[in-house]
Amino acid sequence: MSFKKLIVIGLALMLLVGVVGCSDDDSVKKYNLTVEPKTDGTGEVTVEPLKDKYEEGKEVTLTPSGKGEHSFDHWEGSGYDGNTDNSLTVEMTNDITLVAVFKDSVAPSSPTIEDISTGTYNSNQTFTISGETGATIEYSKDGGTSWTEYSSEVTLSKEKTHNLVARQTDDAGNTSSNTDAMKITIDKTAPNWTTEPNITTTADASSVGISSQVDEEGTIYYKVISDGVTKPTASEVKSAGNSNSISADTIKEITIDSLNAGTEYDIFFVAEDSAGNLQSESRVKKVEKVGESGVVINFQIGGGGIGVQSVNTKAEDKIIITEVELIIYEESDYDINGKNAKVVKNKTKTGSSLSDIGGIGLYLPSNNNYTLVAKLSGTINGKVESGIYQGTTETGILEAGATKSITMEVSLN
Ligand SMILES: [Ca+2]
Ligand SMILES: [Ca+2]
Repeated sequence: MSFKKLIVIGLALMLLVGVVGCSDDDSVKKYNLTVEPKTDGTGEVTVEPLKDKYEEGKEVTLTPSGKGEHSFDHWEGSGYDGNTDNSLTVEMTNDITLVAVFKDSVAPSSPTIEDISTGTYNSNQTFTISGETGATIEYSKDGGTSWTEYSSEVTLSKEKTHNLVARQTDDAGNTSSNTDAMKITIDKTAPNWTTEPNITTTADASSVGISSQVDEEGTIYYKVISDGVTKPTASEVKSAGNSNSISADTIKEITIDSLNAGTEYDIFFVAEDSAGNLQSESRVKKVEKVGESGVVINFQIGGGGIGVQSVNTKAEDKIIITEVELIIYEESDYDINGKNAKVVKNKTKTGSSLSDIGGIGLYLPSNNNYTLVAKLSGTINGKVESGIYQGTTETGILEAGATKSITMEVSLN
């Protein structure tokens, strides 16, 4: 064989080997790319280009996109743990498995507090809360300082103002903002008098001024009835329809009018707070109205005497009393005019005014029924009058400390 032939054979072998080598598929490496999730409820990943296998060195671009409240967070797997490229290009140099992690990053809206509303109540109040499915709901009764996990209907029973708010947290830990605060005041206790109703003015012949005070905001009701009629219940006093609003710890003046001159009344008072708690017991004030021209003299019965206390304020500025004569009769011996009655005691005292005259000392045997007659002298509207004020007490046993009144009808004109 010639050298030329050998070269030809050699080239032919080399070509053959080269052709064989080029046509062998196993000689180009190919790799698998596994991506999760391709798609599910949280999101999906687009793979470009999308192939079963990738030749060595091929670049592939992965683009994740979230669904609903989920958005792409990071990659995991094959050396990409924690990578946050949300369009990731990988070079295929070996098999690659990548997981796109999507996260719920949207907080739920505030939950809804139901079956209750801001206000003041005189009974326990219950509420429920509704929120997102699967979320953890919490509520706070102090405006958001301390929280309790909600599971079912809650009852507010403590007497105070509850500052109610709620919030919810989804599975991913996103917490809603708080609901608007709801102020629920539970008050099951009726108000107390800090000043019981008392007469401040006998304004005129047909009205009377009453002053009182309670320890919380609310309403005072009153009912006017004739003296001695059966005491009404608290709700009957309320039903009379005479209501006057009152602020907490503030003196309230109420003028009660349409009273008839020459009549005795019992006026009953009862207080109710703004939650609707009505006192169980009413308070009574006895009111005695006199005529326009009348003068009421109160006598305080002491151990050893009788004190002239006052005239009614309407008449006081027109009358100056300078002499008081008290005449005491046995009740059984006294007829309507005192005619023929035997005087038990009779005493006269003078002074510049009623207060100057003061007490009148008299000794009366105890446990007898007496009738008192008072005769007063002084001036009416500057004109001197003598002995013309005369009145008679209600009769009965004179008890020490008791107050008896005499009404005298005189003209002030
Ligand atoms: Ca969410
Ligand atoms: Ca109350």
